[in-house]
Amino acid sequence: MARLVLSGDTGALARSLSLIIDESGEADVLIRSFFPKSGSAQKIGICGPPGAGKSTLTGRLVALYRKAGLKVGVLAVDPSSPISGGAFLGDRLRIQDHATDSGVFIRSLATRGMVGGVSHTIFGAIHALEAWGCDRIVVETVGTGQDEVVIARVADTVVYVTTPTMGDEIQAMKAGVMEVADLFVVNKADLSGAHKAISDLKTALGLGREAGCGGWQTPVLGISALSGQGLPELLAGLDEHARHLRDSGEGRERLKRQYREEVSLYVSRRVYQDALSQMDSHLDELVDHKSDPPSVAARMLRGGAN
Ligand SMILES: Nc1nc2c(ncn2[C@@H]2O[C@H](COP(=O)(O)OP(=O)(O)OP(=O)(O)O)[C@@H](O)[C@H]2O)c(=O)[nH]1
Ligand SMILES: [Mg+2]
Repeated sequence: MARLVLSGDTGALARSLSLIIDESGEADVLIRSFFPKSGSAQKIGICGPPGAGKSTLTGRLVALYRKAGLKVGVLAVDPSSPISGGAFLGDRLRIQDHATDSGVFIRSLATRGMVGGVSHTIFGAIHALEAWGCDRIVVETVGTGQDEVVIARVADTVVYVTTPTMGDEIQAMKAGVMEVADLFVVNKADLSGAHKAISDLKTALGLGREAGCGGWQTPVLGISALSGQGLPELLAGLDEHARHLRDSGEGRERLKRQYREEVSLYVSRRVYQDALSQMDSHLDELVDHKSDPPSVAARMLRGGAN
């Protein structure tokens, strides 16, 4: 099946993604076959508050990339509901224009209560999409609190989407968000107040990080995902960031950060699962006071039965 994915077979990709996301026994074998292609796509993280227009923008980006002949994958990280749940259904309807296009693959990921909404399976899903031949992978997350920071451990380029009506939110924006965003987008620039929102953001950025990240000047772009206004500039900004990552060596550092995250999420899940699978055999000891919780925990971590 891995060979089929590598030859661009969409059905095989869909099956592989399911196996990876469900953490089936075949997932590791698939990922090993896919991994040589890792790092070949620009992974673009789209985050920002609910309703900012992330899905509308994602749909636009997909259309523009397809027009440019690029192959695109979309992963929608849905922190609240399962794949068939309400929250993503609306999104799916909005981007389904592309559903019949063989150069686009869209999948939503339920997050199963992982902190920050990212489980290690998202990395496996990215490996599969890259093996299938994606040039760009767009990862949409709902940004609440720490989620934006987590997306930076998955994506190469982080786009933070806000709107003119969210001025107060800009004021209150956590320093963490300022640091991880590579491009700021003020969406709904067709509404009033966009200029002020843009200049407020620029001021906040100027105060927050004078030196910039490795010579990258974080742009603040006004767009309307609805009308298409400002999208060519955004596309150019995304390409420019990809070039910056290549030329400065920052891309390599980000890949390292992504692999570190993938491996550590994988390890912690495995250790946790293995340890907890022995839990029941120790509970009687505890009730009978033959052992104590720290000793039981230490034994479980060593993987020993006693
Ligand atoms: N006026 C205006 N409305 C927009 C624009 N872009 C998106 N919208 C509207 O804003 C609403 C939310 O858009 P979505 O794309 O679903 O926003 P989202 O950020 O994906 O929302 P969640 O996934 O729920 O966090 C929809 O009603 C869109 O039609 C825009 O550029 N201008
Ligand atoms: Mg959305």
